[in-house]
Amino acid sequence: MSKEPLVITAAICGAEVTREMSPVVPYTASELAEEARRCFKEGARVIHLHVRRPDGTPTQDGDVFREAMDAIRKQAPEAVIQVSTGGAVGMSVEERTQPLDLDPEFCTLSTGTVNFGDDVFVNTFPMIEAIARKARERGVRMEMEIFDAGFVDNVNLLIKKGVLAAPLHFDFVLGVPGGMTGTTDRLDFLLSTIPQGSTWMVAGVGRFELPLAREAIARGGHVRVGLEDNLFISKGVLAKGSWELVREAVRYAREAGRPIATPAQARDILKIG
Ligand code: KMH
Ligand code: ZN
Repeated sequence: MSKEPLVITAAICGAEVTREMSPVVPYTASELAEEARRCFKEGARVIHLHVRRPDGTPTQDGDVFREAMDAIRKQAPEAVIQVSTGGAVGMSVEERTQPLDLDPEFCTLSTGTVNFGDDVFVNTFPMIEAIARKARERGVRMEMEIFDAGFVDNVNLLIKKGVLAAPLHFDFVLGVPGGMTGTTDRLDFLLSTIPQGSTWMVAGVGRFELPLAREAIARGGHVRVGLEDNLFISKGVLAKGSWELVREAVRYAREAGRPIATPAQARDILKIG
């Protein structure tokens, strides 16, 4: 079993979950920063960031991102901030890529189109390429967001085309209704398809979050947990915050003998900077 230090990403807010679903979903810059501080303290090293208007509406507005990033840097100065370029369904590439203008260390790149509940999360090749080109131009390290098996094949096409360059970091986002489900046979299949030398992690959605985190840790991968993907710490029991889900992932790491990455180790593993 790999004893490589574990990088935990905390997805603290997302674009879909609301205060009506869980009262602890952070919206404002200070709420996001406080949640980031708690998650970092528990062991998260990457904060996957979406931002909201004060009423909870998702936005990719640069000023709203700047305010949140400044606040997070004060509360969790060593954390890697990973901005979302996925935003919310229906947003244009121009909207989605606004946070890249702020020169973040890290961003996401969804590499295909997928049914997303009753909606469709659209990522045509021209859209994927435009986001990837902007990230590369600005020197922002990307994480490949894989919602379905063909997304890895799309990455391989984009490597051939020169849009993406190995070594890449993959995030298998499994369990979205409309995408690939969150069972370990799906994870093992995906692992057999990514280029040699890649790093990888799992973001299980809903009830898949914690079981998949445990499986990923056992396989030597990295994990994402947090309210964006799952609101519950156990069946029917809301998590007190993303930090509680991070704490659970840390418990799995301890059981598996995996140390938690320091901030420097996390940047090294993810090839940031
Ligand atoms: N909100 C989803 C439609 C990302 O952050 O890059 C897309 C998403 C992916 O969350
Ligand atoms: Zn996201």
